[in-house]
Amino acid sequence: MLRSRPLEALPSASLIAVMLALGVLAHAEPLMAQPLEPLVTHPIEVSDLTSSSATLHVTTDVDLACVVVFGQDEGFGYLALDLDMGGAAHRDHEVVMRGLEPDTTYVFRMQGSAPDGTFYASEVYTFATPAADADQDRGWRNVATEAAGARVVDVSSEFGPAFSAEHAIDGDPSSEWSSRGDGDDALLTIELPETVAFVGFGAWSRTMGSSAEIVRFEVETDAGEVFGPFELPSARESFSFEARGEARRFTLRVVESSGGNTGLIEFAVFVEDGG
Ligand SMILES: [Ca+2]
Repeated sequence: MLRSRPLEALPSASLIAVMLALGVLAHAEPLMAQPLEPLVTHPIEVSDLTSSSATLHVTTDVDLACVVVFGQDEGFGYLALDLDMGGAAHRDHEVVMRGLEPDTTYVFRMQGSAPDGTFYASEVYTFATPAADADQDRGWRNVATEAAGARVVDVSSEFGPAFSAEHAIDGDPSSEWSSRGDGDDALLTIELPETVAFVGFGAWSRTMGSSAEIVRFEVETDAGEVFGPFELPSARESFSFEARGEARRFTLRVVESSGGNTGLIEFAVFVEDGG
């Protein structure tokens, strides 16, 4: 059986060499979180709340690269990034926590790093989501998902692999398709495994706060019909719209947006449940 030689038995010069090699001396100071609250120019509170999402808008008086950890208890388990895609430190922070359960209490902590290496963390705060909207339960089923065999056959552009078009049909509210600056020219075409009798469409726009948000869109099918324009009141959740026909391919086109890296968190094609 191998035994390592205890460090205390080493001559002191050797011990220092070992510690240097391990970086122990260089990082002798433990990383302590500084309180975030003194840097914040507004109270840390949820400004926009739906049954499935919550938005934090916080301004700090030093530059910070921020994340929010959240969950149903202080084990957290989920992480939301600042909407600024570059990830650089800045002062105006907007973070959307998505994929929440309706009528549920959540806790969150905002934390971030300043360019000088200082790590800041807030206290743990609480909010509760409202009950689900009645119109979320129309008895419709989304067939425009990868799990149901849907695939992307055309896209105007992708910001990068982390923002590929497949993210709009993966059923995951924490993943997004982002175009690379397509603004009102963004489009996405998906194809289902077979022609379906559809009853509606759903769309959940991405946003970067002041840009990247789809305000109106239309859907053209391979049957040559164009539906819409449909209006998206916000990017806080998915909105669904009644539209009936038969088709296999669906192209969502942006009609109006706030410009920039427009894209979708989710696109949906609904059929009657059981249909
Ligand atoms: Ca997604």
